[in-house]
Amino acid sequence: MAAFPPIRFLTSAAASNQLVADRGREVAFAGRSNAGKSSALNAIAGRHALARVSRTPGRTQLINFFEAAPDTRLVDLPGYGFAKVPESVRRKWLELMQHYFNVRESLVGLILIVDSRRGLGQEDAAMLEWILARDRAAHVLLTKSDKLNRAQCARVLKETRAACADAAVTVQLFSAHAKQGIDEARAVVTGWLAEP
Ligand SMILES: Nc1nc2c(ncn2[C@@H]2O[C@H](COP(=O)(O)OP(=O)(O)OP(=O)(O)O)[C@@H](O)[C@H]2O)c(=O)[nH]1
Ligand SMILES: [Mg+2]
Repeated sequence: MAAFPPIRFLTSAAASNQLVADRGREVAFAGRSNAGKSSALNAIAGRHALARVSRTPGRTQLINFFEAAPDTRLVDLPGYGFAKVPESVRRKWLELMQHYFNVRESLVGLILIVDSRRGLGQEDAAMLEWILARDRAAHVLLTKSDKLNRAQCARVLKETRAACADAAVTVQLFSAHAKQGIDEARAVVTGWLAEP
């Protein structure tokens, strides 16, 4: 499998008027906090430093933009599912996400990061609904698969595929630590970013 093109941090957006220019093609990464989003992004991009750049200070919820080739981007959406987040922060997250999913023309697909031990949650399902409402594709990574045995892996894969019974949603097992499924995930991202 070919390496991912070199990638660089572009900018962070804390509000809907700070998104980078909406041209070209971009793939968004979303997931519950601690699901393994940074690890997955780094593994797919073949980089170690992205996570550090994108670490969100305190409770600021940021959309982080990375550029791969000119006018092709990876977008790290703010995590969700924190237990102790003030309602105002939650509302801001919702507004920002709804805006992003509503307006973004360059958005071609969503990589949804789900901890394989937790399975698909309510907020994950909402992200899928938003991307499907735009007729875009989604690909679910069931992360940390190294924590499960073979039977558990097969079960969560089957259950998640059943829960995502839409032709535009694909699902795979993934482990950044055990390096499982990285080529498969990278091929999906690369395919989406390529011109149609
Ligand atoms: N066993 C195992 N642990 C993993 C894997 N990927 C990530 N983790 C662990 O899960 C924790 C969270 O990983 P991150 O990649 O930082 O997850 P995140 O979703 O970006 O988390 P936040 O940005 O903090 O919300 C860390 O302790 C990682 O070491 C994996 O493939 N296997
Ligand atoms: Mg992270």
